[in-house]
Amino acid sequence: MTRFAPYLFSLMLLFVAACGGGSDQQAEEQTADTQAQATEQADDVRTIEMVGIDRMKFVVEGEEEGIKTGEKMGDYVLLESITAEPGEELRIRLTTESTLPASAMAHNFVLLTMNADATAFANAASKARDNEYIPADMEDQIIAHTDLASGGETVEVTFTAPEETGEYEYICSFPGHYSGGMKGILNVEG
Ligand SMILES: [Cu+2]
Repeated sequence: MTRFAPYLFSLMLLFVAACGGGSDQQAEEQTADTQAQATEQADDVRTIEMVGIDRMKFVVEGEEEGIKTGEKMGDYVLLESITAEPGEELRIRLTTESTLPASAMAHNFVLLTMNADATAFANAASKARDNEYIPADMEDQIIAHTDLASGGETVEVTFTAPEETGEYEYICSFPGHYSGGMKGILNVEG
């Protein structure tokens, strides 16, 4: 019986495919999703894997091209800045390492425009809990941001670096984290 099962299963698939309709469409959508994920993982967008730790810092595993690191932070080193070319596509993938509840410890990555006031932004963000600490009336000061990641979660965002060279500050907008030092600089240089 068991050895006929794959054959029967194939027949069933053929039957479902031939019937068309809702379930077929759903299957196609799922396939498209899977393909999109595979493409995302296989594409050649430069990805910076960073970790958010309880000490309110963006850290990385070690030095690599295109980033500047600082002091040692447990198993990691502090991420101080990222260098990108104008118009370069970049992906930030942020994992939160924490055993604290989401209400007490979560991180995001918010890249601000060059003329943004990061302190004012962080102050406004701390009052925007209902919007994942993104102040809705200051979205024009954001180039790109991730969702919040609580302990064990990973979030990511893919964006295009600005064409204008210069320094762009990025922060974690969870209350208290920017003033605690959870920030860095995206250096866009030609
Ligand atoms: Cu944070």
